[in-house]
Amino acid sequence: MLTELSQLKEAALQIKVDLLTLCAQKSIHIGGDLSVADVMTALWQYQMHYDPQNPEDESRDRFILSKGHAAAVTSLNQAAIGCFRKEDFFQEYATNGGRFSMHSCKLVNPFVEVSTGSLGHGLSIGAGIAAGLKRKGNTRSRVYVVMGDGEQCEGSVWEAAMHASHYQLGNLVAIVDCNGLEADGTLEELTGLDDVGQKYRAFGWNVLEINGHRMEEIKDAFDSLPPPTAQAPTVIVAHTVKGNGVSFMEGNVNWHAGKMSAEQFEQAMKEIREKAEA
Ligand SMILES: Cc1ncc(C[n+]2csc(CCOP(=O)(O)OP(=O)(O)O)c2C)c(N)n1
Repeated sequence: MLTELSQLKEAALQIKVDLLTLCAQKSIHIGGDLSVADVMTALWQYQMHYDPQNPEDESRDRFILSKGHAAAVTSLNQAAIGCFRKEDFFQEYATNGGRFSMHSCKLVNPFVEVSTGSLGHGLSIGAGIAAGLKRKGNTRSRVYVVMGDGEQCEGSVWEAAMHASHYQLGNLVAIVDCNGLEADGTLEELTGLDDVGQKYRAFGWNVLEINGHRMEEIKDAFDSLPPPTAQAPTVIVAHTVKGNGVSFMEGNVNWHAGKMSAEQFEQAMKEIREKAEA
């Protein structure tokens, strides 16, 4: 586990470098991987209680990647904490019989709690798991669910939000990666989500709003989570930039997913390192 801010910032940079390296070889969901990379680094490498040697441990925190297309950033963080070798991830990504792909699959990868890819299901599943943990008397574990802001237009998200509040699932923590873009346009033009924090607040949730690229704020948000025995579920609304750190990807819907050319890779690597130093 990394505890220092400087270590976390360095780890986040390494994750971004690895994402870009993969994106020069294969098509990945680079836009939404980069927007959530800082939050995911802090979640996996600082916050979550998770033993890579024992992914079935009852006392573990549970993680559900509801925006299932951000599988690469998840797997790279899992590799960083020792779930499997990073070399194996690179070698097996999007190959026949490989454990890693554009979406996470539990059938082939034991470090995946729930297979995802079809948006809008993670919060309901997470609420169910959180309720089960409470019933079993588990007062230690939390359930973390990472969603996209575009994903919020799935009605099932709000059924789960209402349910989690009613059943006082304080052990449930949702994180919404608010990058303002979906796969083919802005949220403003497609769904009009508006103030997502206000909506969760209206559903009885504890709401934390952060800049999802400032490691200080991300760490503070995790540090200030109420205990799993609290009554209200918590949502961390992370304001982010899709394609963060790479000028030709930032806010560009064409980079929801894709593969870079050699020239693009060179530029992206230079920019991501410069941004980390700034
Ligand atoms: C139920 C469902 N509908 C459509 C899709 C296709 N799809 C994949 S990613 C995506 C955009 C999601 O936007 P957002 O949740 O904001 O993700 P991000 O921008 O963070 O990548 C869509 C529509 C899907 N995977 N599942």
